[in-house]
Amino acid sequence: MKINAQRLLENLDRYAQIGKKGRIGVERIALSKEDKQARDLLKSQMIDAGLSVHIDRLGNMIGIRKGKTDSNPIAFGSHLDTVYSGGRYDGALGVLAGLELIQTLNDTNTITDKPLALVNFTNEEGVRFAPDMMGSHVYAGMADLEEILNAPAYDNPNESVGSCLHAIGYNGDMEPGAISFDAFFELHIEQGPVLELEQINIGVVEQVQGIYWTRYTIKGEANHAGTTPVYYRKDAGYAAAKIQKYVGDYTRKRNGSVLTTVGSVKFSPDAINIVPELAEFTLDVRSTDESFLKKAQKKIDDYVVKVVEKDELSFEREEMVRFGPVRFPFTMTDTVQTATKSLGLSYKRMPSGAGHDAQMMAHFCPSTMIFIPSVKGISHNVEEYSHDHDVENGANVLLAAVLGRSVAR
Ligand code: HGY
Ligand code: MN
Ligand code: MN
Repeated sequence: MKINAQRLLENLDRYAQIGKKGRIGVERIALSKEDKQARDLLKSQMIDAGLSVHIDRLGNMIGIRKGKTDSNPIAFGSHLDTVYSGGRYDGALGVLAGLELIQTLNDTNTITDKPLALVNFTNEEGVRFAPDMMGSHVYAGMADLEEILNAPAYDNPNESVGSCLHAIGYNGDMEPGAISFDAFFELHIEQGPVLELEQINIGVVEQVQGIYWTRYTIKGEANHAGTTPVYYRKDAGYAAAKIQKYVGDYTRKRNGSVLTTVGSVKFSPDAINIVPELAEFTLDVRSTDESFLKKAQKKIDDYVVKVVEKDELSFEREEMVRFGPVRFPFTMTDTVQTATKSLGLSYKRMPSGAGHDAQMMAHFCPSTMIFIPSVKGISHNVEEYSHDHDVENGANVLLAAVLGRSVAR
């Protein structure tokens, strides 16, 4: 049994028009009006495909397809939200390939032993509200829902997750986690260069890096850029620059075994002729080894203290995310490997550098991921692209893996 590639590619293109950015990019920020538009389309397509649609209090969308038994459903899906200036495949591929899987079973009147669940998780990207992988994190019971609903937007403290969910009409009534899953599969683009460079069709994902997100606010003193001698300055911008250099050097001195990134920097009052009073910046630390994560975080925190004390400044530090690395069970990765081999496709067992909903679902049920190649390894960029044949391969592996799981033991 194979999926209808044309229908899937057309659907991917349909969703890519919602928040279209540039030639092939998409900007569909979680809980925005574009996110609502995509959710409304998915809900209508779930209903057309005969699914019973459940929306939980965090807006996670779950479409259930009945099976011959009423055991726990095999779940598959991903997220429809994107980053700023993002791509059309990151997240949407997993949700729409899941929908295509169901449409293919409908076309052939196939009823699986176990029920199936198609999932769209809320706010996977975390670019406006922390933490990332928010919907799956709460669904897996790893965070307090009320606290998450009160989380403010980075750019507007008057907007919260709860108020924005309400505004788009996706504050459902089901408790997150109320529907248990037999297993969870996530099809996703690799977002890196490995599969393309090695000319391999499929990535069998064995583990996902841990992620630590921290926000620092260095506090100095605004002063005149022309009249204030350097020894008299309390320059938050200069301190932040020294820390940024340390962070960049840290990962390069360890040839990327731990990745440290300053992705966002904001000065205030942010004017050409004023010594910055405040410098707010974020730190993203990643590694498949939790001891590397912890060591990097400690070294960078110690350096921040050293710089702040030397420059007679002060600072605040906010821990936004502390997600440990996860390893997927062999029962799941072997199911993907068997499915890939049954289709005559090449594969590589590999880790994921990016965080994913499957990383959270791994705490809820046996989970794993399937990667397809990203052209030039580009992602979180409007030029993100994957070839049609790779999209088709990935969706067929997802179908074969889910069918493989549904008859397993
Ligand atoms: O940050 C990540 O790795 C994911 O794209 N949210
Ligand atoms: Mn993603
Ligand atoms: Mn992403």
